[in-house]
Amino acid sequence: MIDGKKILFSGMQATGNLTLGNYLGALKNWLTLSDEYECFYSVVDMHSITIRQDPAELRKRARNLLTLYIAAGLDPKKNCIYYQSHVSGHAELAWILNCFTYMGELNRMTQFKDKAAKHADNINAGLFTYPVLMAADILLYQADVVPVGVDQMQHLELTRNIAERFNNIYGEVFTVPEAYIGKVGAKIMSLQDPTKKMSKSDENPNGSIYLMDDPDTIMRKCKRAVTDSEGCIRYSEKQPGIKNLIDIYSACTGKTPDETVREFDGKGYGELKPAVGEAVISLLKPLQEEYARLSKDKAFIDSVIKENAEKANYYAMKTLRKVQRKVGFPDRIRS
Ligand code: ATP
Ligand code: LTN
Repeated sequence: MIDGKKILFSGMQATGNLTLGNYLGALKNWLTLSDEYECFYSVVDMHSITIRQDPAELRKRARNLLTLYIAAGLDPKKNCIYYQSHVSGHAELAWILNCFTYMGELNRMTQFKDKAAKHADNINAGLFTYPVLMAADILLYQADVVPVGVDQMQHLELTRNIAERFNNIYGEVFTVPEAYIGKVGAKIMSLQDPTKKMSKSDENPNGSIYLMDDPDTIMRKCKRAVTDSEGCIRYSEKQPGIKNLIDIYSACTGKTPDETVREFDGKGYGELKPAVGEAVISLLKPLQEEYARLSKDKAFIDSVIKENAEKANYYAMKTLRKVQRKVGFPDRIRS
């Protein structure tokens, strides 16, 4: 608890351009939760280097992502928006937790298997222990709740197991966090292959809507979305393309999938697709405008970076010192 509020932690990697999937699956939920919780939203740049990055590009993307958090509506005075690499406690706690995590557990992580297959020339130890750094991110702030898309559920379970294991040995050190998965938009699929999740690292740019796509591009991508030959609008696993469009439309307009199906009752794909396009365009317009404005305000963004890193560091150190003492590291000598 901080000031009587429960604690929320979440983060995104500064790799690739954010997609509508990232927005609907994660960012949008962050906004609805941000009043109720004391929130930490990190740009997890340390996770990004598990895949080889161009340094200048990573720096630029990290700043763009941080700016985007604010443009999406997260107030940096109320929410702690910061770079993971500015708080050394993440790496320090990750090391300790590495010693409480089993190889067998990490071997089961499906994201590792996927990423290792994709980057077969660089299967580094960081990619393997990535979920431990993620556990450290969360446990460092004693987070009660972690809003993520369903693809991160396995990492959350591992985090809980590590926390419980540590607590069983040393007493109640860590809060055991709960995942928060939104009702709609938890898994947005690729527009070109609705059996795959929409991903910022997809080679086919037509499969993903990027948050910075202009209206024409968004409309074109929606109109070209892969569907089926059934010809009717139903919310069914048998029609994954249509189901995905219903999900996107519902998430953008705040309707339930049932309401959307009723709205398009008797109508064809030729009506649904442009309606989805319009809904996405109106959702993203204010975000894009605010992003353009904020990007020019260097002094403001710099002040957010500095002040929030200090705040994050304060809470991180409280947990880290406690953990270091529990595992038996010698106390620091104060003069
Ligand atoms: P990559 O495709 O490069 O692996 P990613 O698009 O999965 O990356 P992350 O930074 O790993 O992006 O994820 C940020 C957040 O967005 C996570 O909470 C994740 O669960 C969520 N998310 C990512 N893709 C989707 C999607 N298609 N639908 C819903 N949520 C998603
Ligand atoms: N692994 C996540 C990003 C991430 C994260 C976190 C999410 C890193 N640390 C802590 C929530 C909490 C991903 O790939 N989407």
